[in-house]
Amino acid sequence: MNKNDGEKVAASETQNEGVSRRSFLKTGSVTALAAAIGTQVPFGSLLPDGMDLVGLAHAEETMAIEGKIPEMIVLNTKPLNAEPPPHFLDDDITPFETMFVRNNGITPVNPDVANWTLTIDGESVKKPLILSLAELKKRFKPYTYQLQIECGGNGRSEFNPPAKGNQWRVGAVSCAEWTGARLRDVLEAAGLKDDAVYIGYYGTDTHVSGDPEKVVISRGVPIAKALEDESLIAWAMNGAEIPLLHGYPLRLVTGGWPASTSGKWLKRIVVRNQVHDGPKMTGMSYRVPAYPVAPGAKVPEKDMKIIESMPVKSLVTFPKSGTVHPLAQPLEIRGHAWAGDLAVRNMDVSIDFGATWQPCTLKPPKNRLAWQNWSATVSFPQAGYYEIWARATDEKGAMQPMVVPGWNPRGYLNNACHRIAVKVI
Ligand SMILES: Nc1nc2c(c(=O)[nH]1)N[C@H]1C(S)=C(S)[C@@H](COP(=O)(O)O)O[C@H]1N2
Ligand SMILES: [Mo]
Repeated sequence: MNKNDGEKVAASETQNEGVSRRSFLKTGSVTALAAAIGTQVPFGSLLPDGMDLVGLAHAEETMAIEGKIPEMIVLNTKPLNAEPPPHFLDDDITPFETMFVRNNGITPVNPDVANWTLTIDGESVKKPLILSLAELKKRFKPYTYQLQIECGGNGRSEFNPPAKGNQWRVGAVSCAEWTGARLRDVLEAAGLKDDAVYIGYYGTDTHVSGDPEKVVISRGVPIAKALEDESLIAWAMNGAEIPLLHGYPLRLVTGGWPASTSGKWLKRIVVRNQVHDGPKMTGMSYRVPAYPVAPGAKVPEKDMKIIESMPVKSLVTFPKSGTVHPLAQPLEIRGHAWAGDLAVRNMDVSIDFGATWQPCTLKPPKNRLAWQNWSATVSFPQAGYYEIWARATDEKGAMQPMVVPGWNPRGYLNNACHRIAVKVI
């Protein structure tokens, strides 16, 4: 889909403090910013060449989505794609109200829960299984995990040249608490043949074309990921029924991997003797080049590899970007950090455009594949415009880059440091 395709909604380019983010991106100049906001940029000389400032104001297209915060940034309405601004992701456990929505098709209407069945079949299943919701809940032990799921395209809007697809900022990530059966227990009940290598999911959402036969998306994970303790067939989110937008009544949740592997409105799981080849598993979808490519390069499909565990990343969820803060007081900042299948080892922040870094307090995750909370206190040497840059390091030493990493045709895996602006007075 083209960047400009899809129905655009209420474009309210509101401008705060007389300066929009876009105008900074154009000028990108420290002096222009200083003049526009009437303040100095104390560490301005340290801003790396070619890098734009974040700026103090943010103009976004918002739209009311029933039950969600009014500030949801809507990237597309058909299919619905929306994300919260990062300061709304401050909760330890992401509630429905602020959870991003990423639909590839049309949300099912009134799922027939009374007659809902989950089928486990495919060429590498010994004995195909059909379970009602009641049977699933009765037969299998429930487990609850807090699981971070991030859209593979989160951060896409920063790629240059632009990549096709929803122009996600930083908010296409969530970490809710999911309850359900272990996928492993259900797969074992059906029996896996020795040649099983992959699973694939099917849901009940319908294609935007209106063609009832057309499968919207059917992705999956290798058997090893499917058999992990935390891979769930979930029937509850945050202690209640899963909200319709997020997969009611049943959803696969595979934390740490592109959220596209966490199938919503789950009806069927196939066990495959080959890498699953459903819609959006093949071609360029959810794949990146197997080697670094120049921005804008054409990459042959055969050189694209499937994204598995997501890279290390973090968010500043407090304060809100654009905050005005008194010089006399230290500023408390906090957020979350995550690293796909791995844990986050360190979290650091910088107030001088990355010249120096200060370590943060980093908490352990609630369980494997949950995000980790971090906090820090920063003091400013004088009044002016600052940016807080936040950088996580995973347990293997991989660190978030300060600039947008490896351009790729579909704009996946941008894990550049999150940056917020603070005006100190
Ligand atoms: N059936 C179905 N499952 C799906 C999708 C979809 O379009 N249909 N989108 C996937 C993608 S790309 C993402 S990022 C996540 C988004 O989950 P959320 O909308 O609950 O935040 O769901 C995944 N599961
Ligand atoms: Mo996604």
